[in-house]
Amino acid sequence: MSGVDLPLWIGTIGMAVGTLLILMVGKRVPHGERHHVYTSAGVTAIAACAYYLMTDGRFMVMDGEVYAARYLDWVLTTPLLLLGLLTIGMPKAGTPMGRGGIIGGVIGADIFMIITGYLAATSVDDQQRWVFYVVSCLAFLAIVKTAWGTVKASAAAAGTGALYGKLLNVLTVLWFIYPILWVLGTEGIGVLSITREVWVFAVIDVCAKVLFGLLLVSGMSKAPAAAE
Ligand code: RET
Repeated sequence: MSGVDLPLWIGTIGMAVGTLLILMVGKRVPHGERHHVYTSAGVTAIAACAYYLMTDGRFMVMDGEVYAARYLDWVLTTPLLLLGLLTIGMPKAGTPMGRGGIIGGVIGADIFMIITGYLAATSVDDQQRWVFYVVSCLAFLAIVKTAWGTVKASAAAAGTGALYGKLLNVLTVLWFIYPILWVLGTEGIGVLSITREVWVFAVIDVCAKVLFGLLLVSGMSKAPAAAE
């Protein structure tokens, strides 16, 4: 067993158990809001598959330095995490027009952030690496700005501010760790060994998906009429 095996298996099992927990807690969510449960459980189920794939060492690129499966996971799951957050901040009833455009714009920026992050990670040229990294960070800042600005104001007006604010705090703290860890890890300047990097990613991935999903779903079971 190599050093990265244990965190990768912890990630696989953590995401699989997290999926079951989200589905269990989700039983308390009223039927009209159940889409939140399935989206959150879908996120952890996708991540369980991605971690399982990584235990095999498959989908590795750049001479075994970059897990492409990680980016495949993120490009699918981060839009779904944002969709959950944004639809709580901008419930259908109570949000003026522009809701679809804001959700689409944020998710578009997010997909762009992950794709440019992948291009940075797989660059052979240092200039390309850091230009794509900065571009990805700009997309990330645009997402954070919209979530803290327009959407937060909408949540306050629509009466979902408490749950939205809690989820936004957790999401912001956890998501900011990713670009920092990336710089310190093998994709960036490499002061962290691949084993340490895989450990930290496994822990924050489980928090950003399982903990976040459980908070969202239990929040929806308590405030059924408040959000969509
Ligand atoms: C990268 C590197 C380039 C710059 C930025 C990044 C941001 C990544 C983020 C990932 C979030 C992942 C989550 C996964 C859940 O399990 C691509 C690391 C800004 C924010 C929430």
